[in-house]
Amino acid sequence: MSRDLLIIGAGGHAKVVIEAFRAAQGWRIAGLLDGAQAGRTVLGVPVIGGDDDLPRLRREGVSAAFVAIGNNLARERLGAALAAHGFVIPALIHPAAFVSPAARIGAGAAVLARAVIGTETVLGDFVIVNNGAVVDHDNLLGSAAHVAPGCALAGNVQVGARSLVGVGSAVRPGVRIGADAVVGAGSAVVKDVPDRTMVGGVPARPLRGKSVAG
Ligand code: JB2
Repeated sequence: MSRDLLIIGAGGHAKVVIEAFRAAQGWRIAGLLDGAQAGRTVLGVPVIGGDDDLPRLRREGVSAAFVAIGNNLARERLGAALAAHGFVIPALIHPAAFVSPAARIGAGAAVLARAVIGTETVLGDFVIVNNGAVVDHDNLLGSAAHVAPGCALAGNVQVGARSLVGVGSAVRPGVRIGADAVVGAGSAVVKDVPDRTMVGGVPARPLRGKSVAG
């Protein structure tokens, strides 16, 4: 039997999430919440309101919700709001992903098509491991981190809360990336990255003059 699910956000990431929930089965998408997109439909799913409608929808019996917004800070904040309103927040695992039976996947995390999650890796709440990304064994990804499409994280890597590893990047075994950091697209990260630091290139170096807000 399918359960009703609200999706928060109606942009590009929401489209990916809608298709992944459809592929995973077991959910009926009741609608999207995105105040800026009122009246639209996305892949046939209507935008039925904004975040102010969360308490009412919960009272009306919608029990589960999922944040589909790429911005890491916003996804974490909205995820906490869902929990505070008493929604069940499932993890989303695309049926074409491989997840080790010894991995742990947090609430509201998305493991998308062709992603690989290795043994004893832990994904925090609201993490995204995007299409075709490999997160090998014994990794630890903090709350609302995002590993973009096609990345390869070797064994024993850590990624701090709300950090982004940009599309197609590689991370050497044992490297620690701090919180609120950004790794630019196509980088090779061979050394630890401090909190709130933006790095890029091969090998990745701090990008001068760039710091990450928050
Ligand atoms: O507080 C909010 C809020 N803030 C932005 N509440 C709700 N309910 N919705 C919010 N939004 C909505 O998120 C915006 O109004 C907009 O419709 C949507 C963001 O859409 P966009 O297509 O700009 O980004 P995205 O987050 O869906 O996707 C980004 O991240 C993905 C991981 C893009 O960079 C994608 O290319 C990327 N794959």
